[in-house]
Amino acid sequence: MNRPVNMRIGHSACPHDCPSTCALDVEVLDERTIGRIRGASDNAYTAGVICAKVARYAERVHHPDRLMQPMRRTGPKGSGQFAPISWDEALDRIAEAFIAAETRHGAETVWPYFYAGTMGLVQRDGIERLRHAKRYSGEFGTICTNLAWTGYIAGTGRLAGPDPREIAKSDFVVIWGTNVVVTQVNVMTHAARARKERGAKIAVVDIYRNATMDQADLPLIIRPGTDAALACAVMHVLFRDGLADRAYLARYSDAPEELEAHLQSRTPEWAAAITGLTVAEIEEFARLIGTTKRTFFRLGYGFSRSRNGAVAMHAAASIATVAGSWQYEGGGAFHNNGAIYKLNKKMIEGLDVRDRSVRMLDQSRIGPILTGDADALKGGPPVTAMLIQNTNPVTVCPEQALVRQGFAREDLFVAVHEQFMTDTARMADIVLPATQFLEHDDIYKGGGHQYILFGPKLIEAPGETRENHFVHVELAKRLGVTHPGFDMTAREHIDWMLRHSGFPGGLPELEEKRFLDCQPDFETAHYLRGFGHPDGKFRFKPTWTKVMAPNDGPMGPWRDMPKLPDQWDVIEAADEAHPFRLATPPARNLLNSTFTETPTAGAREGVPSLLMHPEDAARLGLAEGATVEVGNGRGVVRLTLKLFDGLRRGVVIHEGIRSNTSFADGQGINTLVGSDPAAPYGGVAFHDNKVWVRDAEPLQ
Ligand SMILES: Nc1nc2c(c(=O)[nH]1)N[C@H]1C(S)=C(S)[C@@H](COP(=O)(O)OP(=O)(O)OC[C@H]3O[C@@H](n4cnc5c(=O)[nH]c(N)nc54)[C@H](O)[C@@H]3O)O[C@H]1N2
Ligand SMILES: Nc1nc2c(c(=O)[nH]1)N[C@H]1C(S)=C(S)[C@@H](COP(=O)(O)OP(=O)(O)OC[C@H]3O[C@@H](n4cnc5c(=O)[nH]c(N)nc54)[C@H](O)[C@@H]3O)O[C@H]1N2
Ligand code: SF4
Ligand SMILES: [Mo]
Repeated sequence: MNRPVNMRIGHSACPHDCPSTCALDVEVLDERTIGRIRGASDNAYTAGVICAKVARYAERVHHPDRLMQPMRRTGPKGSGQFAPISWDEALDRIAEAFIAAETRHGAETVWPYFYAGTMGLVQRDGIERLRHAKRYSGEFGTICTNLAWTGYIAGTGRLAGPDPREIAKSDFVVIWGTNVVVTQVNVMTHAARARKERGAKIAVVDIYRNATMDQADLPLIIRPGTDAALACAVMHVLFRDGLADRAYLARYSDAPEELEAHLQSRTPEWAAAITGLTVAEIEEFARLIGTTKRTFFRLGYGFSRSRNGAVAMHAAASIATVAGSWQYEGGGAFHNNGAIYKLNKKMIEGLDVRDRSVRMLDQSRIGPILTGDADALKGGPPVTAMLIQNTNPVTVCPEQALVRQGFAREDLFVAVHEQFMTDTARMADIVLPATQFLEHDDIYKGGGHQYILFGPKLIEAPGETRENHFVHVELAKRLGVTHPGFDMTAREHIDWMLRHSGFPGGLPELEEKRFLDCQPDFETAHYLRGFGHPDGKFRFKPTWTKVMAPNDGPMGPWRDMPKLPDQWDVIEAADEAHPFRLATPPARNLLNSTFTETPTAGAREGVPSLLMHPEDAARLGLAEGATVEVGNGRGVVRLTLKLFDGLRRGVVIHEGIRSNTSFADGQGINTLVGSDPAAPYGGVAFHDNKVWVRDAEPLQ
């Protein structure tokens, strides 16, 4: 293809909810058009590599189905019948509805609802300023990170770890519960470098032979929710064989003797029976960890999406302490770097006007909340008005039957600000068209690395699309609230935040450098000056009730959590009526529910399907391509069967979060997932579902 002569390369950052937060080089063909996107090679983490779905982002930016003008609903809820209106009318109607709702039920009846469709701090979190200024109900954001972060911080006292670029300097990379080839490609870039340059080995711990496991030297397919058993047996072997670093343990951990005694009975034989691995596999894994100083544990989210997920994450991180891996370059356990950025969010989020007595509603419990569950509503008023940005709850949230029932309520007013007609937008009373990341300014920080990045507006916003910040500012005017943050542009917000967060050069410096490397020094990152707890010691015996301080204290069955790392039997175990365990991990061509609209994703992901072991299928008399019903007490979903021998018998997998409309009967996969809060601070057990599977008639 011929490139226009005046094509330029614009610099940006990937806005998506992905730990990689890649630095991007964007072909800007003219002021409205982009070409290919590439990974920036001068960013040490991105290292020139990005995923295919963002490389072909032009198909999403220039998609014919993008929402281009505000609309109001003209038919029944969910009918998809809308008529165009002006921005002024749309904003007036939202403000009127919010004021009417507040007059009737009090301010807490309004629930601004958002997540991480963009990870840009201005466009994602600015909705909090409106919320705080108006004392609308708070959102307790549990859906993704709570189980994982809680488990990690329980041990280390801090959400940070060794520089993730050190993976390239490791001799043994343990990729645990994260399908990095699919979900955060750069981990594989650095692991592959370690393999090539140092002969490093790669182990992958997962529940199926996914794209990442295909590249492993040591593939470990375990039963879902049994990671802590594996971790305990590994630590048992380390103590048993003199591979535990006792001097390190004495200095840097809280209860090594107690742990050792506790692990006496957690033998490889014990763990083999629970995990389904062989004793030899467990011994080999433990020996490699114990004899390789530079062992880098890259702990992902996947294995924490079970009801025992926080305990499992803590157990896996504990191995690095028993082995003393933290001490070495290329060693330690990394999950996320959230704690290294000390960004002052006061102006973006309006933290100065936050009233902590306002109720916090659990994002993941939106189904029970919208259907009037008094407990989920914290005894307060019903939710009767919502503004939704950056998230698609009518696809991604658990207990979809309740979510859909809630959104169908006639007395619920919903405004959705979106880029596409998602399942959620279809349920709205007012739909507002949103810009995409290349059409507005924002700032990003990497969870899986250590950079702050700038993503400037590179092309004009199409049609009548507007950025999220515009909606916050315009609604604030109409709702009669003031805050200096409503008088600033996105760029001014970025500049203010940087200057109040130890970056005196502000936005001009970030703009010039493109990204700021915030990596702490080696001693800090490797906890050689002590872990994040007051006594500087890693906690094998965490005080689970003190890991985080949300408004409402611990939740779920937290009282039964094991005192020391252990297999905790709170998962939704298979039973006679539900002989299978269903996990619902991401698909390669989608990012959560995003990209479902692009032609490539549609073509490559095919019809929604269920992976099942051929022997299980044979026992049920099911053949490849059969239509099956998958069900449990929460509902029934129809899927197309795919035979796959890369998983254990009794385990079934559905990849990706497809729109409900891509299922023959409109019932998406999250119909089968529970919304009960996992211990100790909530979170969804997306991969922890018992189900039955049976033959079904295909629906047209
Ligand atoms: N292509 C693509 N990339 C994505 C996303 C996407 O949807 N698609 N989503 C983005 C988001 S929001 C997030 S949070 C990250 C999440 O990315 P990850 O950290 O990779 O977490 P998950 O995707 O939940 O699951 C990863 C793996 O965990 C496995 N798993 C499930 N249960 C268990 C278990 O009990 N034990 C073990 N050991 N493994 C288990 C799954 O089979 C899966 O292979 O990815 C981001 N990147
Ligand atoms: N079954 C199952 N369900 C899951 C998961 C799973 O593994 N399995 N994973 C869960 C996880 S980890 C997560 S994080 C959630 C994620 O759930 P969501 O946050 O809902 O997922 P996304 O698809 O990333 O983003 C949602 C929407 O944000 C919109 N958006 C993007 N940028 C902007 C913007 O600038 N402005 C506005 N107004 N909108 C924008 C996109 O168009 C998209 O429709 O899903 C969860 N659901
Ligand atoms: S790997 Fe993740 S951060 Fe990088 S371009 Fe793809 S979605 Fe964006
Ligand atoms: Mo997530």
